[in-house]
Amino acid sequence: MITRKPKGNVRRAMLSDMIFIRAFEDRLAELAAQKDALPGMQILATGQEAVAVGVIGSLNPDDVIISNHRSHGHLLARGADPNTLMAEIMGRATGVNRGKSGTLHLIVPEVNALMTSTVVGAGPPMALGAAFAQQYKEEEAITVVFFGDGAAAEGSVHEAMNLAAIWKLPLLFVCENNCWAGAQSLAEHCAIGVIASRGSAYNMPGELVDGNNPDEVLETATRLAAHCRAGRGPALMEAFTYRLRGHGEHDHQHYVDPEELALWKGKDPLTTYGTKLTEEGLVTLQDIQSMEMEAARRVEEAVAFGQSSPFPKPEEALEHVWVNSPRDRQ
Ligand SMILES: Cc1ncc(C[n+]2csc(CCOP(=O)(O)OP(=O)(O)O)c2C)c(N)n1
Ligand SMILES: [Mg+2]
Repeated sequence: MITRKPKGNVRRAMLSDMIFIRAFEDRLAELAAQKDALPGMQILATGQEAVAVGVIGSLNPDDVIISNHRSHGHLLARGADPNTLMAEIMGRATGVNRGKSGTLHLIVPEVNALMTSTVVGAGPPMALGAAFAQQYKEEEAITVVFFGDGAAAEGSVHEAMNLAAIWKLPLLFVCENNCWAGAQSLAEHCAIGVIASRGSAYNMPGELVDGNNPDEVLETATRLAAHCRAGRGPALMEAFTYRLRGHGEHDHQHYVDPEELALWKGKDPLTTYGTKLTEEGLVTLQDIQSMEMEAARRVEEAVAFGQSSPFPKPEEALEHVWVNSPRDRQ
């Protein structure tokens, strides 16, 4: 329940960020459909943008984020440079990880994005380590880890929740429940209806939010982040949303009920939030058009940057892989 509405400029910024994330990922979808334009799988978070902007909006610059395979929105909302992110997704040497990570294992130190991983359930134990370091060094910062409804069933996630609660770590678990884990529906892979209710099993707050409503995500994430920051231990937030595209761009959703998909397309957070802010007089239709035009321009700049960048040289393959490796010291 929203108790306090965020300020107008914050809400306009969330809308603008959602529009930008969607434009960035729509362009990736186009490129993925072209032969040889992008290497590897493309996994997009279309429809889930409100979770990214709401959670990231609750954080301070020092906070650490860890994400999974569906990470572009989290990283862009956090302020990752679209040019070097796009170049990385294209596998280019100018990419944020010099073309060695690709889209699925990104690290963006400039914005404290410690890692993203496509190993389902890998993020929470890593986040545990980051939060332990923050507590040990008596920092004010917290760690936020994004994971899916499918990942919520992994043993590693339960172990991380248990230890985080025992040690009272400053760790916010964000379960982005998009109703699918690959081609398995929520009902097929999850024994309970509300994943947030697992918080009580680990003696931490567990709250369910409408993941298509950025205001609600921001308000709850801010409150739970404050709980973590105050030394009261971890918290769990479940953001209920929907994956509007296939698991990856190779997946044409043949197993999805068209009526269910149409229902959720009607709840597309970009449209609903744009309409809401327009009705409240915070933005005009022209403002939204300008945001869309600026997003398209910025995305094309990123694509041009990536496409004009070289691929890494084969002889550089082992550089920047290990810290202090004997090879680097030579
Ligand atoms: C340990 C592990 N098991 C299985 C996979 C294959 N896999 C990749 S994504 C995915 C579904 C994950 O679902 P969820 O956690 O809900 O995230 P979503 O894809 O819906 O964002 C699976 C099973 C994997 N990458 N790693
Ligand atoms: Mg899922």
